[in-house]
Amino acid sequence: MGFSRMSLAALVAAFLTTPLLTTAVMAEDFTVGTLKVEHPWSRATAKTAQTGLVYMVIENGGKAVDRLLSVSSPVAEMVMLHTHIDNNGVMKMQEVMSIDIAPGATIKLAPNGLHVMLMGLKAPLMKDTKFPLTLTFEKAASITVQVEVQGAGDIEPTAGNMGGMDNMPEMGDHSH
Ligand SMILES: [Cu+2]
Repeated sequence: MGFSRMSLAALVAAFLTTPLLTTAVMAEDFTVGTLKVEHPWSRATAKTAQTGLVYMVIENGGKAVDRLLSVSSPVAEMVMLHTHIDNNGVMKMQEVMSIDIAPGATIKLAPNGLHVMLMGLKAPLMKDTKFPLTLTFEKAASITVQVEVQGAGDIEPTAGNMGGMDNMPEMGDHSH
């Protein structure tokens, strides 16, 4: 008989379920001064990929505008702030020098919009791992957050998602 279909399926299910639950438990928000950085996340990259993307939500609970000036991480040679612009129907990335966060504002870094661009990745980003990312603001101090690496095809953070089979790894290097 050997390996039955059933036992293989059970094995695969166990393998897929465990990291999802771990991720849900460890989903983190980070606070610096009046700013809150919510579930920073990234996507797994192909072995040969040179670039990676990081998304997050930044909330300013204070009374003054603050500004995200720069980002750095030990996983990449260079880190930039990017946005997407619609150039006659073609989405193109463009560097932004800083991101203003007005009092009471919620800034979303998300696919097809603002994002942190990791350039010159030193190693592929592996699903269900974390890596540090340091955000430097004009007024608030710098803060180092832990970025959760999700599946390559994910389009939103899975923080708080209690499971499901919706983040199976996908092949290929997603463009953005
Ligand atoms: Cu970019």
